[in-house]
Amino acid sequence: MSKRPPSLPTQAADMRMQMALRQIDFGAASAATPRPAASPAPPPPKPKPQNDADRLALKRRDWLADVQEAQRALSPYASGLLTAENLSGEDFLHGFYAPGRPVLIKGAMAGWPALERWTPDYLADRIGDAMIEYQGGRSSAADYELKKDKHRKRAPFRQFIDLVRSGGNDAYLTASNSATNAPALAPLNTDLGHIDAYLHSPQGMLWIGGAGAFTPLHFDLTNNLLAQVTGTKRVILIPPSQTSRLAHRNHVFSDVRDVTDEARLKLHPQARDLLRYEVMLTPGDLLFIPIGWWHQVRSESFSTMLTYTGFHWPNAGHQSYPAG
Ligand SMILES: O=C(O)CCC(=O)C(=O)O
Repeated sequence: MSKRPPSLPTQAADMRMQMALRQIDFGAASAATPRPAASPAPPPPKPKPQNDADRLALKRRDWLADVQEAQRALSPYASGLLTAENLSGEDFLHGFYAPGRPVLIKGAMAGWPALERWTPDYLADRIGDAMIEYQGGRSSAADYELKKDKHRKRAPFRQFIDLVRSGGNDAYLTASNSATNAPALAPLNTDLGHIDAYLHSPQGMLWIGGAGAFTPLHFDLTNNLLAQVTGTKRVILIPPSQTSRLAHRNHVFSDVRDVTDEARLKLHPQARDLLRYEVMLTPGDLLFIPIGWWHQVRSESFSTMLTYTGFHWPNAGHQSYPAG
């Protein structure tokens, strides 16, 4: 992470004052001009530029993103990556969820039994030989996330743990395996706590992988809360303003794949000098990744993590994402 802005309580107090001022302004405006009911989602942009006018419109959109990012950089309240402790639901909403700003939250998982228990041996003993689904054969294909279904494999859980103990990127139990694995992995739920301040649903999606497991650069169609339980993960976060440099062609993926890989940067030199933030997730850390923020994730060791999307506030971006 880059610079360290002022402490969060000061920032939250300032923010509350700003909110009060803004509400007064809105009140005055709405008395004069009634605001229309929530408008329908805007029509999706065309998938490919068709002509000069489309190209110019895209350039202008990129220009605005750059100018706005430069303006945010004027203030540590508006840019950068903050670390917070004791962040109430209200401060999380106003400071991060609503503005779409990432934040690393420390201490919110204190006391979860999983933090002490979830070693490879414990997990293997607890779940035993129950059959589970995971992503396999990843070493032989770069597009394993795009073509998830081709990589669905099954194995007794103990055998899967042996596979990932030795490290590498070939086998990874990911969020896309969660629904299938829910019954087999249910015994682990008693080791987890709750994050009631931000979430209405305690249902998380489990990730288990070895050192070297890698999720390529993409963004999510929902806001997402990562909860690291075991081991360390290196997360690189890139704001949506940088999208024009990320060769965004396939669904939610960047053709750059890995902004730390020199070979990929040679192919995509425009991705060299991006605005980006780096976080080392360690056990007990929560990381809020807002919808649309690019991220890539590498496990530095055997790692277990949960991801949550059941926030108290609307989180349905996926329903209106333009397909193409
Ligand atoms: O931990 C990982 O490997 C990837 C997590 C992620 O990218 C996500 O939840 O969107």
